[in-house]
Amino acid sequence: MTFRRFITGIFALALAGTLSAGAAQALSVDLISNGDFETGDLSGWSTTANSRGETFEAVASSRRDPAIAGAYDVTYDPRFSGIATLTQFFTVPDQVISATFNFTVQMGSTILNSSPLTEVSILDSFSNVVWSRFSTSSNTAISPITFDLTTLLQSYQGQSLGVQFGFTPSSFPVVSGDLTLDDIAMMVETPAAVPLPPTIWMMLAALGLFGVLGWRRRDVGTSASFTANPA
Ligand SMILES: [Ca+2]
Repeated sequence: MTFRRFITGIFALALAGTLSAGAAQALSVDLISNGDFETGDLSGWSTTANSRGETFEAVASSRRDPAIAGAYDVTYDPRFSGIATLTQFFTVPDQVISATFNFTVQMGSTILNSSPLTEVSILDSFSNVVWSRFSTSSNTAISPITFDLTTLLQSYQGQSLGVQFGFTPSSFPVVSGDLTLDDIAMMVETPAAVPLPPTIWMMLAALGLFGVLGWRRRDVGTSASFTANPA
C-alpha cells in the first residue's frame, strides 16, 4: 500500500463516519413560540379583533375554569358578533424531513343548534391562505388535533409561513360561542448539523499537514469538490 493510498483510506473512513453520523441524526424543533401561553400573555402572537375590540386573550387557570394545560390557555369569548383571529409567523427550515401541526381545542356555545365557526389556516408571507380547515362543532370536549403538513412545509422550505386561528360566534338569536386553544405546536424534523468529534479534527489536521508536504513535493494535485447533501 502506498502512502498516498493509506492517507486516502483514512480520509475516506473519517468522511464516511462523519456522513453516517450526520445521516443518523435529526433534530425535532417547534417553530411556534409561546404556543402553550405559559408566559401569561400573547407574546409571539398577533390578533385582530371584532368591531367592538374583542379578541383572543391569555387566560389564567382558575378553580372554576382550569386551563386546558398548564397555568394559561387562550380564549376568544365575545359578547358581540364578528370574527377575531390569532396569528403567528415562523420561518420554515431549509430542509424539512417531516412536519406535524398540533393544537388542543375546545369550542363552546350556550345555544343549542348554533353554528360557531372555527377556522385554522396556514398563510404564506403575503398572508394568502395556502391551507385551511374549519369546524362548526360546538360544546366539544377538549380535543387534541394533529395534521401532517410535511408536503406543505417541504414546498416552503426556507420561507416564512403563518398559522392562523379564526373564530366567528353564532349570532342567532343572540351572540354565543367561544373558542379556547392551548399547546399549539409546529413540530418539524430537520437534519441535525453534527459537530465532528475531536479525534476526527485531529486526523484532518494531520492530513492537512501531510497534504501541504505532499503539495510541496509535487507540482500537480487534485482538488476536492463538495456537493450539498440531498434533502
Ligand atoms: Ca397552557
